[in-house]
Amino acid sequence: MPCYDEAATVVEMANRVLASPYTAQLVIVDDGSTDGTAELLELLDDDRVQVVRQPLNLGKGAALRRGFLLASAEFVIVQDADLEYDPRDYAMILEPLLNGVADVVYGSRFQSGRPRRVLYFWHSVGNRLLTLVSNMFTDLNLTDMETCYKAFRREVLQSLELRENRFGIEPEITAKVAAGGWRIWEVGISYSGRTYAEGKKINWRDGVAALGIIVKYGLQTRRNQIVKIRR
Ligand SMILES: Nc1nc2c(ncn2[C@@H]2O[C@H](COP(=O)(O)OP(=O)(O)OP(=O)(O)O)[C@@H](O)[C@H]2O)c(=O)[nH]1
Ligand SMILES: [Mg+2]
Repeated sequence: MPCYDEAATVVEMANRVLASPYTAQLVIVDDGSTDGTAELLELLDDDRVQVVRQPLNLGKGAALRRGFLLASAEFVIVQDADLEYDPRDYAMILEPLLNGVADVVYGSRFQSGRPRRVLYFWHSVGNRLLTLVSNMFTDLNLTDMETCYKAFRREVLQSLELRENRFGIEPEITAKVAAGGWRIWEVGISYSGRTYAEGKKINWRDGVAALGIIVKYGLQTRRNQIVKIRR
Protein backbone atom coordinates (compact mmCIF):
# COMPACT_ATOMS: atom_id res chain seq x y z
CA MET A 1 0.00 0.00 0.00
CA PRO A 2 1.70 3.16 -1.20
CA CYS A 3 0.58 6.21 0.75
CA TYR A 4 1.28 9.89 0.55
CA ASP A 5 -0.64 12.35 2.74
CA GLU A 6 -3.62 10.06 3.31
CA ALA A 7 -4.20 10.74 7.02
CA ALA A 8 -7.95 10.93 6.46
CA THR A 9 -8.23 7.39 5.08
CA VAL A 10 -5.12 5.29 5.65
CA VAL A 11 -6.13 3.66 8.95
CA GLU A 12 -9.62 2.81 7.70
CA MET A 13 -8.10 1.38 4.52
CA ALA A 14 -5.53 -0.68 6.43
CA ASN A 15 -8.32 -2.09 8.62
CA ARG A 16 -10.38 -3.01 5.56
CA VAL A 17 -7.37 -4.80 4.05
CA LEU A 18 -6.67 -6.63 7.32
CA ALA A 19 -10.32 -7.69 7.52
CA SER A 20 -9.94 -9.61 4.26
CA PRO A 21 -9.48 -13.35 4.79
CA TYR A 22 -6.90 -13.27 1.98
CA THR A 23 -4.47 -10.87 3.68
CA ALA A 24 -1.31 -12.60 4.90
CA GLN A 25 0.93 -9.53 4.83
CA LEU A 26 0.36 -5.78 4.48
CA VAL A 27 3.37 -3.70 3.49
CA ILE A 28 2.65 0.02 3.81
CA VAL A 29 5.14 2.45 2.29
CA ASP A 30 4.75 5.98 3.57
CA ASP A 31 6.07 8.21 0.83
CA GLY A 32 7.34 11.17 2.87
CA SER A 33 3.90 12.27 4.11
CA THR A 34 3.74 15.51 6.06
CA ASP A 35 0.11 15.35 7.22
CA GLY A 36 0.46 12.95 10.16
CA THR A 37 0.04 9.75 8.09
CA ALA A 38 3.31 8.31 9.46
CA GLU A 39 2.26 8.84 13.08
CA LEU A 40 -1.11 7.16 12.43
CA LEU A 41 0.64 4.18 10.88
CA GLU A 42 2.55 3.61 14.13
CA LEU A 43 -0.77 2.92 15.85
CA LEU A 44 -1.57 -0.09 13.65
CA ASP A 45 -1.32 -3.15 15.83
CA ASP A 46 -1.30 -6.31 13.72
CA ASP A 47 1.56 -8.75 13.14
CA ARG A 48 0.84 -8.81 9.42
CA VAL A 49 1.64 -5.09 9.04
CA GLN A 50 5.06 -3.84 8.00
CA VAL A 51 5.51 -0.08 7.69
CA VAL A 52 8.35 1.45 5.70
CA ARG A 53 9.10 5.18 5.55
CA GLN A 54 10.64 7.00 2.64
CA PRO A 55 12.03 10.18 4.23
CA LEU A 56 11.28 12.21 1.11
CA ASN A 57 8.30 12.15 -1.23
CA LEU A 58 9.47 10.17 -4.26
CA GLY A 59 6.18 9.18 -5.92
CA LYS A 60 3.86 6.18 -6.17
CA GLY A 61 6.28 4.23 -8.39
CA ALA A 62 9.13 4.57 -5.91
CA ALA A 63 6.82 3.56 -3.06
CA LEU A 64 5.63 0.49 -4.98
CA ARG A 65 9.15 -0.58 -5.93
CA ARG A 66 10.16 -0.40 -2.27
CA GLY A 67 7.10 -2.38 -1.18
CA PHE A 68 7.47 -5.05 -3.88
CA LEU A 69 10.94 -5.92 -2.56
CA LEU A 70 9.44 -6.76 0.84
CA ALA A 71 6.53 -8.83 -0.44
CA SER A 72 6.81 -12.45 0.65
CA ALA A 73 3.37 -13.99 0.09
CA GLU A 74 2.50 -16.09 -2.95
CA PHE A 75 0.39 -13.38 -4.58
CA VAL A 76 0.79 -9.60 -4.36
CA ILE A 77 -1.84 -6.94 -4.96
CA VAL A 78 -1.45 -3.16 -5.03
CA GLN A 79 -3.86 -1.35 -2.72
CA ASP A 80 -4.12 2.45 -2.74
CA ALA A 81 -4.52 4.12 0.64
CA ASP A 82 -7.61 6.12 -0.27
CA LEU A 83 -11.02 4.46 -0.17
CA GLU A 84 -11.59 4.20 -3.93
CA TYR A 85 -10.92 0.47 -4.27
CA ASP A 86 -12.66 -2.16 -2.16
CA PRO A 87 -10.73 -5.13 -0.64
CA ARG A 88 -13.92 -7.18 -0.77
CA ASP A 89 -13.06 -7.52 -4.48
CA TYR A 90 -9.91 -9.55 -3.66
CA ALA A 91 -11.83 -12.82 -4.03
CA MET A 92 -12.70 -12.04 -7.65
CA ILE A 93 -9.26 -10.68 -8.47
CA LEU A 94 -7.47 -13.66 -6.99
CA GLU A 95 -9.67 -16.25 -8.68
CA PRO A 96 -7.68 -16.57 -11.95
CA LEU A 97 -4.41 -16.63 -9.95
CA LEU A 98 -5.64 -19.30 -7.54
CA ASN A 99 -6.97 -21.35 -10.45
CA GLY A 100 -3.51 -21.25 -11.96
CA VAL A 101 -4.63 -19.76 -15.27
CA ALA A 102 -3.17 -16.24 -14.78
CA ASP A 103 0.17 -14.71 -13.83
CA VAL A 104 -1.22 -11.19 -13.56
CA VAL A 105 -4.76 -9.88 -12.99
CA TYR A 106 -5.99 -6.32 -13.53
CA GLY A 107 -9.18 -5.08 -11.85
CA SER A 108 -11.06 -2.98 -14.38
CA ARG A 109 -13.21 0.02 -13.48
CA PHE A 110 -14.55 0.20 -17.02
CA GLN A 111 -15.59 -3.40 -17.73
CA SER A 112 -17.25 -3.87 -14.47
CA GLY A 113 -20.92 -4.68 -13.98
CA ARG A 114 -20.15 -3.75 -10.35
CA PRO A 115 -21.29 -0.57 -8.58
CA ARG A 116 -19.15 2.44 -9.41
CA ARG A 117 -19.48 6.06 -8.47
CA VAL A 118 -20.30 8.29 -11.45
CA LEU A 119 -17.71 11.08 -11.66
CA TYR A 120 -15.42 13.06 -13.96
CA PHE A 121 -16.10 12.50 -17.69
CA TRP A 122 -12.79 13.94 -18.92
CA HIS A 123 -10.85 11.93 -16.37
CA SER A 124 -12.36 8.73 -17.75
CA VAL A 125 -11.69 9.86 -21.35
CA GLY A 126 -8.04 10.38 -20.32
CA ASN A 127 -7.92 6.92 -18.75
CA ARG A 128 -9.42 5.29 -21.83
CA LEU A 129 -7.02 7.14 -24.13
CA LEU A 130 -3.99 6.03 -22.09
CA THR A 131 -5.28 2.46 -22.11
CA LEU A 132 -5.84 2.63 -25.89
CA VAL A 133 -2.33 3.92 -26.65
CA SER A 134 -0.78 1.39 -24.25
CA ASN A 135 -2.75 -1.40 -25.95
CA MET A 136 -1.53 -0.24 -29.38
CA PHE A 137 2.07 -0.83 -28.27
CA THR A 138 1.51 -3.98 -26.20
CA ASP A 139 -1.16 -5.57 -28.43
CA LEU A 140 -3.21 -6.34 -25.31
CA ASN A 141 -6.95 -5.68 -25.09
CA LEU A 142 -7.02 -4.27 -21.56
CA THR A 143 -9.88 -1.96 -20.64
CA ASP A 144 -8.18 -0.20 -17.68
CA MET A 145 -4.40 0.06 -17.80
CA GLU A 146 -4.20 2.69 -15.04
CA THR A 147 -6.15 0.71 -12.43
CA CYS A 148 -4.64 0.48 -8.96
CA TYR A 149 -5.78 -3.13 -8.65
CA LYS A 150 -2.96 -5.07 -10.25
CA ALA A 151 -2.31 -8.50 -8.78
CA PHE A 152 0.64 -10.75 -9.55
CA ARG A 153 2.26 -14.05 -8.82
CA ARG A 154 5.07 -12.80 -6.62
CA GLU A 155 7.87 -14.31 -8.74
CA VAL A 156 6.51 -12.59 -11.83
CA LEU A 157 6.31 -9.23 -10.07
CA GLN A 158 9.80 -9.49 -8.64
CA SER A 159 11.26 -10.44 -12.02
CA LEU A 160 10.15 -7.13 -13.57
CA GLU A 161 12.94 -4.56 -13.49
CA LEU A 162 10.96 -1.42 -12.68
CA ARG A 163 12.43 2.07 -12.83
CA GLU A 164 9.65 4.67 -12.78
CA ASN A 165 9.20 6.75 -9.62
CA ARG A 166 5.87 8.42 -10.23
CA PHE A 167 2.58 7.45 -11.86
CA GLY A 168 4.53 6.23 -14.91
CA ILE A 169 4.90 2.97 -13.01
CA GLU A 170 1.45 1.83 -14.27
CA PRO A 171 2.30 1.90 -18.01
CA GLU A 172 5.81 0.61 -17.22
CA ILE A 173 4.42 -2.45 -15.38
CA THR A 174 1.94 -3.03 -18.21
CA ALA A 175 4.61 -2.82 -20.94
CA LYS A 176 6.96 -5.14 -19.06
CA VAL A 177 4.29 -7.69 -18.21
CA ALA A 178 3.26 -7.71 -21.88
CA ALA A 179 6.87 -8.01 -23.07
CA GLY A 180 7.38 -10.94 -20.69
CA GLY A 181 4.52 -12.81 -22.34
CA TRP A 182 2.83 -13.41 -18.97
CA ARG A 183 -0.80 -14.57 -18.86
CA ILE A 184 -2.89 -11.49 -18.07
CA TRP A 185 -6.54 -11.58 -16.97
CA GLU A 186 -8.98 -8.83 -16.16
CA VAL A 187 -11.97 -8.76 -13.79
CA GLY A 188 -14.57 -6.04 -13.20
CA ILE A 189 -14.26 -4.27 -9.85
CA SER A 190 -16.35 -1.77 -7.95
CA TYR A 191 -15.00 1.78 -7.82
CA SER A 192 -15.82 4.55 -5.41
CA GLY A 193 -13.91 7.44 -7.00
CA ARG A 194 -13.17 10.48 -4.86
CA THR A 195 -13.43 14.11 -5.86
CA TYR A 196 -10.54 16.56 -5.85
CA ALA A 197 -12.16 18.14 -2.78
CA GLU A 198 -12.01 14.71 -1.12
CA GLY A 199 -8.27 14.40 -1.81
CA LYS A 200 -7.80 13.18 -5.37
CA LYS A 201 -4.36 14.32 -6.50
CA ILE A 202 -3.87 12.95 -10.01
CA ASN A 203 -4.40 15.51 -12.80
CA TRP A 204 -3.99 16.07 -16.53
CA ARG A 205 -0.24 16.62 -16.16
CA ASP A 206 0.10 13.05 -14.87
CA GLY A 207 -1.89 11.94 -17.94
CA VAL A 208 0.50 13.70 -20.33
CA ALA A 209 3.50 12.26 -18.46
CA ALA A 210 1.92 8.77 -18.68
CA LEU A 211 1.56 9.15 -22.45
CA GLY A 212 5.30 9.87 -22.74
CA ILE A 213 6.09 6.79 -20.66
CA ILE A 214 3.78 4.55 -22.72
CA VAL A 215 5.63 5.61 -25.87
CA LYS A 216 9.05 5.19 -24.22
CA TYR A 217 8.46 1.62 -22.99
CA GLY A 218 6.36 0.75 -26.03
CA LEU A 219 9.23 1.65 -28.38
CA GLN A 220 11.73 -0.18 -26.17
CA THR A 221 9.63 -3.33 -26.26
CA ARG A 222 9.26 -3.10 -30.04
CA ARG A 223 13.03 -2.61 -30.46
CA ASN A 224 13.78 -5.64 -28.26
CA GLN A 225 11.36 -7.76 -30.28
CA ILE A 226 13.01 -6.66 -33.53
CA VAL A 227 16.49 -7.40 -32.17
CA LYS A 228 15.31 -10.88 -31.10
CA ILE A 229 13.84 -11.57 -34.58
CA ARG A 230 17.06 -10.40 -36.30
CA ARG A 231 19.15 -12.72 -34.10
N1 LIG B 1 -0.45 11.53 -5.67
C1 LIG B 1 0.51 10.80 -5.11
N2 LIG B 1 0.18 9.62 -4.60
C2 LIG B 1 1.14 8.89 -4.02
C3 LIG B 1 2.47 9.35 -3.98
N3 LIG B 1 3.20 8.42 -3.35
C4 LIG B 1 2.35 7.44 -3.01
N4 LIG B 1 1.08 7.72 -3.41
C5 LIG B 1 -0.13 6.87 -3.20
O1 LIG B 1 -0.52 6.29 -4.44
C6 LIG B 1 -1.93 6.04 -4.46
C7 LIG B 1 -2.58 6.65 -5.70
O2 LIG B 1 -2.58 8.05 -5.68
P1 LIG B 1 -3.91 8.89 -5.83
O3 LIG B 1 -3.55 10.31 -5.55
O4 LIG B 1 -4.97 8.23 -5.03
O5 LIG B 1 -4.29 8.78 -7.33
P2 LIG B 1 -5.75 8.98 -7.89
O6 LIG B 1 -5.93 10.42 -8.16
O7 LIG B 1 -6.75 8.34 -6.98
O8 LIG B 1 -5.71 8.23 -9.22
P3 LIG B 1 -6.70 7.12 -9.80
O9 LIG B 1 -7.27 6.36 -8.63
O10 LIG B 1 -5.84 6.27 -10.68
O11 LIG B 1 -7.75 7.85 -10.56
C8 LIG B 1 -2.47 6.61 -3.13
O12 LIG B 1 -2.56 5.56 -2.19
C9 LIG B 1 -1.38 7.61 -2.75
O13 LIG B 1 -1.37 7.84 -1.36
C10 LIG B 1 2.80 10.62 -4.53
O14 LIG B 1 3.95 11.08 -4.52
N5 LIG B 1 1.80 11.30 -5.09
MG1 LIG C 1 -6.79 6.88 -5.82
